[in-house]
Amino acid sequence: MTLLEELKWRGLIYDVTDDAIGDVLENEKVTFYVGADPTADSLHVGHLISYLVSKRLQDRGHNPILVIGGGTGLIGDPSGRSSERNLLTLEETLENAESITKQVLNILPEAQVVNNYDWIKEFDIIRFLRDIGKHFNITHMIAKDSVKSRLENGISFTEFTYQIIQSLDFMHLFKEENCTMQIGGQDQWGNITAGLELIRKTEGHEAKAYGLTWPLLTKADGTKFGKTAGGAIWLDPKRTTPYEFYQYWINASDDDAVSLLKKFTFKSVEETKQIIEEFQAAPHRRLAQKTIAEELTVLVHGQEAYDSAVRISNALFKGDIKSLNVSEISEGFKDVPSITLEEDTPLIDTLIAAGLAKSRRESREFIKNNAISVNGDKVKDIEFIIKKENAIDQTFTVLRRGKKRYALIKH
Ligand code: 545
Repeated sequence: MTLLEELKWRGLIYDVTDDAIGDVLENEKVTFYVGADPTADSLHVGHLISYLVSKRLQDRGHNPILVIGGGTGLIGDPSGRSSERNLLTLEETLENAESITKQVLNILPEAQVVNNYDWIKEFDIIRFLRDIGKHFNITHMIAKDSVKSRLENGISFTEFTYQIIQSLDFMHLFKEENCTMQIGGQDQWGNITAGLELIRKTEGHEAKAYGLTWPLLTKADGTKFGKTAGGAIWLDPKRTTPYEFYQYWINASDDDAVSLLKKFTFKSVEETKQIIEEFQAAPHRRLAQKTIAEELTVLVHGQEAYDSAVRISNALFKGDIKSLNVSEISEGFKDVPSITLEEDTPLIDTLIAAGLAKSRRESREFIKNNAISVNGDKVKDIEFIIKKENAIDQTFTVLRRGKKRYALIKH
């Protein structure tokens, strides 16, 4: 299988600008680039594809340049958006650029990372309009999806100009780094082809450059990829803990699992086919989801964070709370109702305070019926007292009612 065939098999090709790309990727060592605008201080899982596709090309000997759009981020890409963006300040943009640079280097430690603010900020307006602007035909610019879809409701000159700035990047990297290919999501097609045209016009027809896009990620049930009720799944562990990140993939639906496995993991085609076969024979074992969750959690957060996420999951499932340390407890119980106790308190009252029982009578019923456990141990004693000295590391007590209802007590 050639690299392009493999990318197609994985569902990672939406379009290519040239039929020669298959051969070029087979026979040449290509310097390529992908860009991301620092519109936030963290990437989320939707942006991972850029770096996973880059890694696939890198693993086959090609050379990635990761562009962080400190300059373009100040302008705002209209692609795929139905309304004008709010401008970020220079300070915000460059701060975001710094944290995103760290994230992409964590995924692709060997890649060259550049910030396009470094060359865009040098442009003066006369040179821009004379040397660059002359190559852009307004009729073509208006015909791009990103602009066409916005004409009726209005688009600022600023966002309208975005495709020229991204084209400038491609031309710059073509000239300075011999970068001959730009890759991106399907929404980037217009910007990528605008760049190719600028390269042809400024460098001549012999100049060979290429573009490749992948399809936007969708889910079988039509809901948005990379989002849960709680919001986006971020790569920043302070926003989305490694445990939540791991859970997101573990909880992928069976209908999405095969497509995600092909796109998001680095098992060989052969191995992937085998996993798919085993998964389809016994979907309830969730082999596909587990494979994705393991690879991605290790890639983004490291082996230790992955081990810890698995430990938390198992402990929550089995109620085996004592196997967790304090930081694992706060991670695993982040979204569970919690209260703080200032002094030793009878279990009966604590259950009410924590929302696990409505009255002392109900508390007693639950305890008598064997439904209550404290730090993983069943409690049958109605007089039981919750004490700081018995808490895990003197910090947390975990209450459980039945199989699923948890509450966290902080001391
Ligand atoms: C800038 C300068 C270039 C080349 C590309 C760019 C960025 C590009 C763009 N890309 C998107 C993006 O999202 C915000 C990231 C959050 C921190 O806007 N003009 O930056 C997305 N991109 C990944 C995929 C995409 C695209 O990062 O290409 O299609 C999403 O899947 O929307 O010279």
